[in-house]
Amino acid sequence: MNDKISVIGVPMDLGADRRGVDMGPSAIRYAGIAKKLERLGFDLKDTGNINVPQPEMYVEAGKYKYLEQVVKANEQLAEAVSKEIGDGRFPLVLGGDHSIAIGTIAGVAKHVQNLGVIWFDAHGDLNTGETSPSGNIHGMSLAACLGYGHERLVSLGGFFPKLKPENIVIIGARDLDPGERALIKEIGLNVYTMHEIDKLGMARVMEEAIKQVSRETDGVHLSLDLDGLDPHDAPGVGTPVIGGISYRESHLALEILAEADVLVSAEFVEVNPILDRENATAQVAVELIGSAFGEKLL
Ligand code: B3U
Ligand code: MN
Ligand code: MN
Repeated sequence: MNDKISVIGVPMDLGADRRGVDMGPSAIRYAGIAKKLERLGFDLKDTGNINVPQPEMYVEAGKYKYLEQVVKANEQLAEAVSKEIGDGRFPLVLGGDHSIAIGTIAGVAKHVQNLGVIWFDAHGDLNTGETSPSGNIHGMSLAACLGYGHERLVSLGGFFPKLKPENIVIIGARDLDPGERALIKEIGLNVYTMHEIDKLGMARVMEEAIKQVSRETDGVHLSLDLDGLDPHDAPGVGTPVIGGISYRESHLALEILAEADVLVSAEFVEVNPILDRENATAQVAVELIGSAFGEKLL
């Protein structure tokens, strides 16, 4: 594992069309991310935040809400991520809503030709403007990385597609829209829903997932949406869905992932302090970041 980490904050809420998640990076910093990673022995650099405009500056509706602004911020993010990797550092991106995965993955995929992705989420984020029930781009980011959706999102960073379906797993899904289910079947995406997690157990799911995403890839990106966890353990998210991954299961998953030593980049998204209980969700994010970077109980 790279021992140099660069934190990049993205105060993005335009992709969720809901205030609060823009404060995620501050909340995660306040919960002690720097101390956690420095205690684990990492050389940590905080690069600050990407510039994201305020939604109140615009009137927005339509199939791709705030498209122009989401694209612009993600282009900056892609450059920042690419620069840190170019400098030999591990980009750790703090959201912000999940639309930022488009920029993060664009930046990483510039350096890592065949990128594997582990996508923890209650949702698929596999909508396009045509299938989305909301027009919110945070529900379209994985689709865009696969080459589906608005051209501006798909070709962000100047190349597409960024990912191949066989190099991706989704873990924790329990709220998929009809168009997302159709796309999953069409392209043969491997989704471990809560059903598989209950049936197989998280350890087996992770072993299978890691094997798949690292088999024919040059590195793995972790995209962790805090709403993948059960709202009991992570209440501060914009779209909570009951019946999620437990606190223990999520730690186990990331501990197994750390042992595999395959990560080249990571992002933790959708922490919404306005909806949180005493910063509990940001605290969970920091603890999970610890596990993903090799923190052990003993
Ligand atoms: N699938 C729905 C809801 C949603 C997606 N991602 C989040 N919520 N966080 C949509 O709007 O695409
Ligand atoms: Mn998501
Ligand atoms: Mn989600």
